[in-house]
Amino acid sequence: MSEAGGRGCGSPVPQRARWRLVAATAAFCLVSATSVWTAGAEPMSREEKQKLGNQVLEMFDHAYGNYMEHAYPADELMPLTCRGRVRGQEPSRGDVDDALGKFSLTLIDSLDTLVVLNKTKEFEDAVRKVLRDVNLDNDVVVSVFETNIRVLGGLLGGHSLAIMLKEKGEYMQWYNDELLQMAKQLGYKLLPAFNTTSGLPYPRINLKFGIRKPEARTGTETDTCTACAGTLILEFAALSRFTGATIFEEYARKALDFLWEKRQRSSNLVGVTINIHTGDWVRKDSGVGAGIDSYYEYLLKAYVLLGDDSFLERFNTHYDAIMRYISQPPLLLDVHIHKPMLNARTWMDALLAFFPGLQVLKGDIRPAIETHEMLYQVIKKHNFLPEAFTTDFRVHWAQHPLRPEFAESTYFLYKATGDPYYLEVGKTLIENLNKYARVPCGFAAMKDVRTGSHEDRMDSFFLAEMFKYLYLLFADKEDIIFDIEDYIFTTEAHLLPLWLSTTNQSISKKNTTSEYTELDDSNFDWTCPNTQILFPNDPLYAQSIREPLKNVVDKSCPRGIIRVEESFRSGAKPPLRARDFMATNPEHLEILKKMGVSLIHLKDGRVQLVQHAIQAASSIDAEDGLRFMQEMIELSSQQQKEQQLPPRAVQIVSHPFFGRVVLTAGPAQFGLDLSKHKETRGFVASSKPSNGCSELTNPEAVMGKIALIQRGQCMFAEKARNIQNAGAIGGIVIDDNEGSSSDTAPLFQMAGDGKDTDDIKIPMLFLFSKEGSIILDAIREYEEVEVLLSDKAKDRDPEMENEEQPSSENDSQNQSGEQISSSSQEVDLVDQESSEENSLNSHPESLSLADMDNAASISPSEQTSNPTENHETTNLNGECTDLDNQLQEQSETEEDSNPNVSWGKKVQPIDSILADWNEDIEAFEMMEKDEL
Ligand code: DMJ
Repeated sequence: MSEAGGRGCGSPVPQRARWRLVAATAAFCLVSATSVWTAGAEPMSREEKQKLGNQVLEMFDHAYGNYMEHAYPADELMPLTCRGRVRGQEPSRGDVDDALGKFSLTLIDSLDTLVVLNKTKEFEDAVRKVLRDVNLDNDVVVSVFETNIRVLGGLLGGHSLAIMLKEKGEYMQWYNDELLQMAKQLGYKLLPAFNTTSGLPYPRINLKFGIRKPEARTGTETDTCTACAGTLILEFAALSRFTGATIFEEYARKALDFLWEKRQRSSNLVGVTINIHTGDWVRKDSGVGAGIDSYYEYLLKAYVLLGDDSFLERFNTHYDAIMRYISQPPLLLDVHIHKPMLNARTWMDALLAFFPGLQVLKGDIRPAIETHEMLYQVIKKHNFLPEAFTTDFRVHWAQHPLRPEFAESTYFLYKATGDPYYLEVGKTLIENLNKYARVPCGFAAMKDVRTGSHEDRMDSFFLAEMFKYLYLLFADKEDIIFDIEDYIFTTEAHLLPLWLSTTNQSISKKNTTSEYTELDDSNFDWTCPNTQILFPNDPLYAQSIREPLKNVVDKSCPRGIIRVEESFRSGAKPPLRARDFMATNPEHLEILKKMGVSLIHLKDGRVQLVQHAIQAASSIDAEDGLRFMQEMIELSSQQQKEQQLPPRAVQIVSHPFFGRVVLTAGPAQFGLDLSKHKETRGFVASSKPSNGCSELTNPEAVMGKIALIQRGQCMFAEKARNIQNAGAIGGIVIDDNEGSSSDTAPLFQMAGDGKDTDDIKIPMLFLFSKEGSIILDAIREYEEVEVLLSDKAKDRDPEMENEEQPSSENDSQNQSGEQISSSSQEVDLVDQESSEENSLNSHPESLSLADMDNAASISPSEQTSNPTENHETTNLNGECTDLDNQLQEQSETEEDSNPNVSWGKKVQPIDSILADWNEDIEAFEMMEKDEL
């Protein structure tokens, strides 16, 4: 049994008494994974764990070293251009930039990670740098939430470990609470934000001028997110208890009290956004991800750190509501606070990946295992967790800023179960980071997980959290120089000592609005996880929960999930779901009528749905009708998205790029479909005329190559035909609007010319001007530039780097071996002026809101079809098959059997990758600078 268990959790006392003990000593209740299962996933040897731990250390050095070398004292590293991100000197990214206060954010956020990773010497240096260089009095408007969790939390975590080291007697002997003094200075700077009648803080503050002064440039906001107002108590209470200045804990408690008072009383849920003056909910949707996440986390952790029962009571009340309405295992879906049976979305965001970790702390392991398993399958499909994904696991928002939440949950699940499966999960995370996110100057956020393209961004939380959790996952107790179980992790993974619970306690009850009531025993059920209690003699417990979910993503069957969930909730016949609706089914029409929904046949053949709640048979039917209409609207927008083609990738594969430069490209509605076929690879050549609008005058130059054509003057399809006639094996159209970039403009697909485009056989992709100029510059510099056109960036194959470059002259076949036949078909120019593109967002609406009275219309083609039919079919056994997956499997099989496609099949040691990279790092950096 671990020490924490020995302190209370593992002792054979009734649960309530056990919690009392925990509350009194505030011992962190997680147990260590000291035992390793002997069944299920193969146990991992100590050597393998050490190897992976060392790999994490090497990766941290790569990220931190590059930040210190190329970015410090800037807030963050820009890993593609290898420089610091200084606010005001880069184009604004909106709210994301509010984390940057010109206070060397990444250094402060990394402080306690250095100690966890056993880099004590570096920690000592880093603390000296913070004390010497960091200024907290800058004229910058920052986010109160981000500054609290990253900077105040970073300083307090640094202070906590500095005093621990000092006490040990070797390092930090000179330290005299200087980090704490800085934390206090920062705490006072944040306090003016709380000057509202509600006690909820303003979302932003000027570090130098506060809120009110005219120079502050802030203070006019009326709303804040629930997490923004509810994620202060750990840092503020720690600051109060470390310093004796009670005001911080008081302010944070007051904000929490106000949120609690404002919870929706019948559902016990909170909304995403609240008015800081009136306390009205501005956004009434409710989930456990973005906007709310750490509010729940801090209620439970405040109980653990401060031992105050009222926080546990609040957490448990919310948790019951979450499990009742939001949790639809393995999914966690947002609902409306007033109508919690009504889903507010059909997609989930990546931030909710922290929730299984919190459920471990709560002691509710089963749903934690289920959700984590679902998330892992999404990761296996896309290499990373996309910022948002749908209930049938398609990408909703494709970026991934190297978020740590999933690693966090993996660590906590391993601690709770000891199941080596979670070590394998961690190993995959490490591999994916090195394979897809690592660049010569650090780790770059993914701009699009589908294409593998990067963003010039490495957020500070990557160092604060990701490496900490990954290192701890593989570390044994003796690998860490202090006892991690004496600390609690803040939401940014900063460490606060549990002994704070017994220090300066007098402030804890001052000025709070909620009344203390004696809690009944149910509040203490399962809140102290203990593997001995949770899984008595059952080493296969976690595996047995995962097993039924093994293929939940690959064989996604969302309707099945909803049916189970529905019947689970009511035991009655489930209401009609929009996705099941068929306008020709008399039974469905009857149900519509009961729900107050009428069908109107429009003159143009479309059908409109209108709901009048008053015409419903009962209030429950009216509610079902409302939900049905909302689902219809969601389905409509989903359908529109489904009709859109996902972005494609242009990857430069020749020396010195070797696949590292991946450009996000727009697809074409004609020509070779790269998602169904193997990629096309070839050298590039500029066409003459450059716009490709007439027969090419340089066919010998483009023959067997990928032709570069400038946008404009004629239809995309015409350009494609002209270069195909000249013998090109593919085409890249480059935007003629100078400065355009996929970073700032929405991608679109190139439309045909309104005629049959079956004659166009070659693949065509579109690049905005910035991305296109990278290729043009590369030609100027290296003459021979080879690219790969595909639906997704391919892994770099080291052998390609040594391979002799094939002669471009002879390469008249595309990668799939298909001979491209030239076509001599002539095509008329069609309406040059009438925009040659078809914006991804401009599909004709097949279902749209018709009036303010909850109306929607569906086109005739959809009247008899299931809207999800394009993506799934149900066989007679009720099993679901996902056509997308079938296609993917098919293309994977093709890749397997294709000797030309060898990328991604080999594992290369990191050292050798680094050595290779160093060779051409200069050229690469130069090109990457141009990209941005
Ligand atoms: C971190 O800054 C914190 O974990 C925060 O609570 C939300 N998520 C980011 C990282 O994704």
